[in-house]
Amino acid sequence: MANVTVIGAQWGDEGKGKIVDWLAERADAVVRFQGGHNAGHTLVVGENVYKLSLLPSGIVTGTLSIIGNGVVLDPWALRDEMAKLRGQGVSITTENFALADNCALILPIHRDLDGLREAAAGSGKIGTTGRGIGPAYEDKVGRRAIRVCDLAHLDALESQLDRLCAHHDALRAGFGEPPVDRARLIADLKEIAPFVLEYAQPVWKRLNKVRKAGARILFEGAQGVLLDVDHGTYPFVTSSNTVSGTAAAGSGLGPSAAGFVLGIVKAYTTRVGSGPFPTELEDETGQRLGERGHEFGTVTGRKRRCGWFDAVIVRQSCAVSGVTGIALTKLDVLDGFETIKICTGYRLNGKVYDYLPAHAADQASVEPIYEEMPGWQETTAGARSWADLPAQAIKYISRVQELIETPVALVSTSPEREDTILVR
Ligand code: 2SA
Ligand code: MG
Repeated sequence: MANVTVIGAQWGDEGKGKIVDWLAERADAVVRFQGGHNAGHTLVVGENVYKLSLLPSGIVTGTLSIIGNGVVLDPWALRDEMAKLRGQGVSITTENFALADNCALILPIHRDLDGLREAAAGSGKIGTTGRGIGPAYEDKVGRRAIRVCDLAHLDALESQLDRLCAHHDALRAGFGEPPVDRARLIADLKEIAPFVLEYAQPVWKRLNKVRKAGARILFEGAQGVLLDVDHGTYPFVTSSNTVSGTAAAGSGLGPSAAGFVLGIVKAYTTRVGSGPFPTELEDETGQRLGERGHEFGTVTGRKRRCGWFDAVIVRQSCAVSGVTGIALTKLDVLDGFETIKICTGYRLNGKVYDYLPAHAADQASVEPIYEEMPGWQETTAGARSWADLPAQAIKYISRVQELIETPVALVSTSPEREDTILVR
């Protein structure tokens, strides 16, 4: 296996967890390169169920697991997650876990601001995970963030906090909130510092070293391309770049390290939070997809919006992310439908589009153009070879592949690891 970069090609929740877990077993290092604890992966290993939101999936199997510089790190969330996993018997040591010393921190004031803004936005809210992700990235780009390495220089913290707090105090005042409790923030940072510093290092160095030694590296993306801050349905996006290119910048390895770019694609479409969703179904069919697909968030438990497969957005995601091949997941959720629809283009103001236009108002108004295919009545759950699939299901996969202009590399037919069809 060469290096693999796994990204979600829709709005997240494409079923990355199972695929990443499957690949992590074959990798020597697993790297998270963007996002934070807004991600959510459920790993099922034998009898055990592990819920990860910040730690790379390799941690469960003892594979070297790295949090790269592109991640925004909530150190308290990290400590809680590590404690929970250790309680389940997972070993986490400085041997198998490291985090980038140049990672920006998510502080309690970021979570405050995330919540205040969402509450104030009413129906215009983004529907964030409330974890402080956006405000933390803002402070990083605004050059006033507290980073992991700053915890080793607590003497300089006071003057750093002058800038950070001046910014936050003004924002908080706008919401009628008191200024930042600096004494408390400093005490909290001092208390967490030794824990964080134990694992902190220049991970770019460690990664380059293992790469030169021939290690197979798995880059584990979070969320999906349609939530990318540049390429997604802006402003209804997360605050990081979720495209494959971020694997390089967010880990300290160049783009040549990305290897095979595997886009994870659900056989239909879901979205959690607000924002445009051209193929959304607010009827019984959407309900049925949600129930059959157990469409509830790993982290926040929120109900996901559901709709037919949108080939337009997936084609676009594969293009902007340089996807080598896709993994098609949750095909079995489509079992038993009389007919199945695929969106092949959009209509807007009398014009046909073969891509999702950039403007939010246009994205909200595009009308999907559907083609209809007969469904299949047999079950595809648990299929492990093409021979196990009904002819109509194979036709559906072929049509998807054709429309997204990207090969299908594997098909996943249940949460079980073995229920995977490899395409040569
Ligand atoms: P944020 O919190 O600033 O990143 O939210 C901004 C938008 O990004 C969406 N978002 C997500 N959408 C799907 N899955 C996500 N992660 C969890 C998971 C979701 C969960 O992988 O299971 O457990 O609910 C994720 N993270 C962010 C979010 O809905 C906003 O639309
Ligand atoms: Mg998820």
